[in-house]
Amino acid sequence: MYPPSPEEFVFKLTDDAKIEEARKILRGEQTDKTHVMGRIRKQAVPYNPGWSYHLDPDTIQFFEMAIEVCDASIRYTEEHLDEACGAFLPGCFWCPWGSTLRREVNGPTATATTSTAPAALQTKSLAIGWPGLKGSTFASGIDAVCGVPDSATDLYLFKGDQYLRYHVGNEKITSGPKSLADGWPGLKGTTFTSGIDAACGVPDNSTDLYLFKGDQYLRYHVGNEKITSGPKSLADGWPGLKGTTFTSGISAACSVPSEPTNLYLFKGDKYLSYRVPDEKIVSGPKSLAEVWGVDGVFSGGVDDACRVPGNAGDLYFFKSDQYVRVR
Ligand SMILES: [Ca+2]
Repeated sequence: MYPPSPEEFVFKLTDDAKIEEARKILRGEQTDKTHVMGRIRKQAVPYNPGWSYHLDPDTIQFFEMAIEVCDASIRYTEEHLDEACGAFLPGCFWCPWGSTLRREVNGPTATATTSTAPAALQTKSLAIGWPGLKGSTFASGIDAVCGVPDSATDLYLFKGDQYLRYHVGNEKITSGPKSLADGWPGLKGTTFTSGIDAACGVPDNSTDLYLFKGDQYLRYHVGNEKITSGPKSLADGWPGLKGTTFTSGISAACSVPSEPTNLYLFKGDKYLSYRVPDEKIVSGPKSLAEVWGVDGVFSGGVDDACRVPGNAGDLYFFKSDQYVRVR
């Protein structure tokens, strides 16, 4: 960024290693090479609104020091675009010294943005990002997802009256698809066997899950295959939700990274953070798109969300046949 005019410039990364490097910079793990450079193309692109040029994704690099002749602010470059690639910015090479990575931007076109420029979240299809689901109906979308209690690698995915267990590192289904009625015998006699809306772990507990369906929820002990509480109405069991539309049902739920007592609950394009022991909303309802910068199919809401197995801070969002990883 070039104070006092902190302009934002969005660039696109297509190379996995570069995307990872950008994420390291955003996480503060890479502190030397943090500026963005590359060759400019004198052409506007939809992912970089407001500017009539963009960075060629294949030429983008992160740098610590560069020669002065390629340094220019975003706006100066815009205003002198006619002269660029000649005496000004020879070879179209642009290395804004003041650039800092701001955030990852999600988009159907993978992007990165910076305040002079940074990095984008990549929305991918389940069929590509979750190859183990190939050939199953789960690749076209899921209803709910949650971590398998006491597992650092596996997730439960739910769709209709079916579920499966997936090993994220190995990209393999480790069990199922099976019917909920068969695999979750404790649910027998409840409407939950026909499908659920959302699932998440119970805070500070390594065996139980919350399952949500319509305006009802229950708590299930996975090892014992028993309902430990419910089904009850959300209005009764989650008194902090009173007065919100969330009591009529939620679309997604997941635990909050770094806040072990809290859950994120999602409904439509809004979400909130709920502190379970206190039974109160600690933040929200807020717009999903505003906080996480998701767009496209995700801006209207998510089908479900879960923590990324083995990762302290990241979440997966699922929506129809797409997913995205956010922080
Ligand atoms: Ca859902």
